[in-house]
Amino acid sequence: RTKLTYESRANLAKSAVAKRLFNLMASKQTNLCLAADLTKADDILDIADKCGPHICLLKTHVDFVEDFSEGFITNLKSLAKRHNFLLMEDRKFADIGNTVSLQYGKGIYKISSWADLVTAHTLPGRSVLQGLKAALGPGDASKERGVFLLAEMSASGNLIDDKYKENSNKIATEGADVDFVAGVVCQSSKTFAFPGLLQLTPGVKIDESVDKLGQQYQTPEHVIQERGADIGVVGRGILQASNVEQAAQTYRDRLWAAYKDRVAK
Ligand code: UP6
Repeated sequence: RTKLTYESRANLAKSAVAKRLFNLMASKQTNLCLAADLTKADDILDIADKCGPHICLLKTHVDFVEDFSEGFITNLKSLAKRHNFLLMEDRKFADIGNTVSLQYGKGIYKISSWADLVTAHTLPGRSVLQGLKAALGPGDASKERGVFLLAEMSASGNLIDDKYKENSNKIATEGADVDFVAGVVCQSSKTFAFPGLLQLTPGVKIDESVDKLGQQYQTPEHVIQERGADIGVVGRGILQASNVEQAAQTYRDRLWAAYKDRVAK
């Protein structure tokens, strides 16, 4: 899987959003996802505008935005269009089908109305996918939207074991809802083999290996070449830089060069 180009894998993707993302990455030449973990809407919009030209995906946690509004989403969507990146709400859904359906479609955030992609834990089993699909209108379930399933976490001491990973892989690759699965959030290419899925790997930073709260970091080269990531997620590595635009450019260049090396070998 890791030797194939993003273009060739677009043809193998069962999810329409995954296909779109593979093609976007190839044409824009970026495999960088920015984790826009800021608490003010304007700060997120500002960083999205600055880093937009360098990213394929912008990842949000809208539940800690202090001044969330519909206007924020309208502006975020127009930046995504202008700079050509997709939006992912990292909601990490983990409840019964009926509840995740409500959390995805309703409430203040109405996530399904704007996020191209969301993340979900596989803990509840397949019903998490069925629940999320149920929040979407008939017909558009698998076309416009997609899910990344968590099969591993970067937090030290997390409880995910090999059996859980194996079963998460089955949920991502077998059954009636595979057209809704765009990829897997994990730390290693050993977690799954199907080349039509994208591997999203958080915990990327150039100069530090841990934070104070259990986060474990690897370098851009390591996650792409040793861990098999297709998209590297960078939050504080960019957010805390004195020049965020330049930092985004550096991460973009290093992640992309690592990918080009990987497919050339
Ligand atoms: N994230 C992880 N590890 C996981 C899953 N998700 O770090 O296993 C998310 C976090 C955060 C981002 O919720 O938004 O990726 C990492 O941010 P950082 O680069 O600032 O550590």
